[in-house]
Amino acid sequence: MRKIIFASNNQHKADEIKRILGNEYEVITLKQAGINIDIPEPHDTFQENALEKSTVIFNMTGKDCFSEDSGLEVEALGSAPGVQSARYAGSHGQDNENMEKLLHKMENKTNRNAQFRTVISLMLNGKNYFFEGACKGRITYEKIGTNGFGYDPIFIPTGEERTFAQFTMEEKSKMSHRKQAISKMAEFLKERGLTNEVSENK
Ligand code: ITT
Repeated sequence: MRKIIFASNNQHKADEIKRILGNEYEVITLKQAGINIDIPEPHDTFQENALEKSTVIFNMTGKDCFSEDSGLEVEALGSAPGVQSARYAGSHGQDNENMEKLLHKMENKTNRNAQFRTVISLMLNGKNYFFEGACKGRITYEKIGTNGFGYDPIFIPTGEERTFAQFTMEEKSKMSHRKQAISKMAEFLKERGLTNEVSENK
C-alpha cells in the first residue's frame, strides 16, 4: 500500500480522508509519524495556511506529504468564521463553543447560506500543488445530530434535509468539500503516475 504523510493533528479529518481514499493509500498521521507539533496557521487564506502546514512538515521530514486547511464560510457573516473556524470562540478546537457563537450571531439572520471550503497542499518532491473543494448548504437554528465534527451539527448541505452530523461518515464522504479536493488529488497522483514515488519516499 502506498504511504503518504497527512500534515494534520485533526483525527476527524484523517478518518474522513482515509475513508475517501480507500485502500489505495496508507495515510500516516503526524502522531503515527512521531511528530508532535502545533503547526502555525497565521494567514488570511486557506491556501497560505495549507502551504504553511505542508512546508513545515516537508522541511522537517524531507518526505512527500499533504495538508488541508478548511473552514465554514457564512454569507450573512461576511464569510466568517472562514480561516478562523477552528478557533472562532477563542481557543482552538472547541466545537460546541464555536457553534454556540455562530448560532448566536445568526439569531436574526434570514439568509442562512453557507459553504464549507477546503484547500489541500500536496508537497511532492518539494513542489507544491493545490486542490480545492467546496460544499454549499445552509445553517440550522439549532444543533442537530452527533456524528462528524466541527460545525457538522449546524450545517445542512444543499438538496438535503439532514445536517452533516446526521449523515454517516460514508454518506458525508460522498459529497463533502473534503471528498471533492481529495478526489482531485488522488486523480492527479494517478494521472501523473506519481503514486509510486509517494510510496518509495517513505
Ligand atoms: P489541522 O490544522 O491540524 O489539520 P484543524 O482542526 O486546526 O486541524 P483547520 O485549521 O483547517 O484544521 O480548521 C478547520 C476547522 O473548520 C475545523 O476545526 C472545523 O471547525 C471546521 N471544519 C472543517 N471541515 C469541517 C467539516 O467537514 N465539518 C465540520 N466542520 C469542519
